[in-house]
Amino acid sequence: MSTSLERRKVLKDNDLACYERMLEIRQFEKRTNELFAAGEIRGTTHLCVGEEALNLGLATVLNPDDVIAATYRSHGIALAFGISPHSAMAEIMGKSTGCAGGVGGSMHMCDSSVGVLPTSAIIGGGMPVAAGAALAFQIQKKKNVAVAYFGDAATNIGAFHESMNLAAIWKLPVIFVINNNVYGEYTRINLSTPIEDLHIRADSYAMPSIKLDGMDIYAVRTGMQEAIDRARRGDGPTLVEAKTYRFAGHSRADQALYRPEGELEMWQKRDPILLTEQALTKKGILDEAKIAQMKAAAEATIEAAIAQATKDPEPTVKDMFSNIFTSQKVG
Ligand SMILES: Cc1ncc(C[n+]2csc(CCOP(=O)(O)OP(=O)(O)O)c2C)c(N)n1
Ligand SMILES: [Mg+2]
Repeated sequence: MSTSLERRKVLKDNDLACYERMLEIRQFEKRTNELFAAGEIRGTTHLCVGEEALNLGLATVLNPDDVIAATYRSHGIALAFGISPHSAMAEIMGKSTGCAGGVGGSMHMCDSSVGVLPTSAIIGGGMPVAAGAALAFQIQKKKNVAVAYFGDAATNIGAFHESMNLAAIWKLPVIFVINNNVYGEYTRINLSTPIEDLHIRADSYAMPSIKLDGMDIYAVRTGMQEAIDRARRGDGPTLVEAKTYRFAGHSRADQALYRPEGELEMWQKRDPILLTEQALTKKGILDEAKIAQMKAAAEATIEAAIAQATKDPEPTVKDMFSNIFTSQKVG
């Protein structure tokens, strides 16, 4: 079985492997949703369907020793960055073989071997964490970069502005990536935020910004590379806005009935998997038979992961108290 690091490295300069990973993410999310609906998984979950190109774009331009602080909508980030479908599914199912030992669940994917910092369910919670990681890289004179990955609604949170301000003034090697998927919970962006182009908020912090098409893996890579180069040169942070669309509802209980008619269908024409298929077909790397074969293989991979995770043991009560640290004497 491959390690997370091997699963990450296989993506480098390998568009077919990236396409394969996107299929895995899509199928993983489909089955996760079904397992929740069937009551086979407890709690809730937030699907990233439609955001696969952004996930893979980030995973392929960052190095495994760079870090990312992501959100509760990060199954795709986890898989793209190298966490195996089995490890991610076991985590969601609360099994001890999960990437966080089964005590984190859907919203807390992490794996330090590939730079996935513990993901946070607190909106904006990852931004100061990423800025802090970038400060550590700066102090240690390392060339690594940190990414804060968050949603459009998170740009209205205080932590966004505080992190952006500090990162700008200290020229931290951090990249703030907004996954602008048009919705924050059940609210369309125009009802919560007075601007649609969120990257212009960088102007207030004299920070460069980039707006890119988050449905297109090549556009993600180009924009991110520019930001990464700037950070590694010591020229400070960038605010990147990736335009995507949340194909599913906010969480598993949400049918997204508040969406304007035709909006989903319009975005589905630019489904990141479809765009990648078209690009790779044009390059002669894919054809219909190969696409069908790869989709079947992705289904089999995810089924095997579910079967294994289902059989795996749950953590013990004692496991709940491991990995807890304190720097002070308590009491
Ligand atoms: C500090 C804080 N406030 C409110 C919430 C409740 N909440 C959960 S998801 C969400 C919307 C986030 O939307 P966005 O940042 O666009 O991310 P997306 O879900 O679209 O990926 C809110 C307000 C929270 N988890 N944390
Ligand atoms: Mg959003």
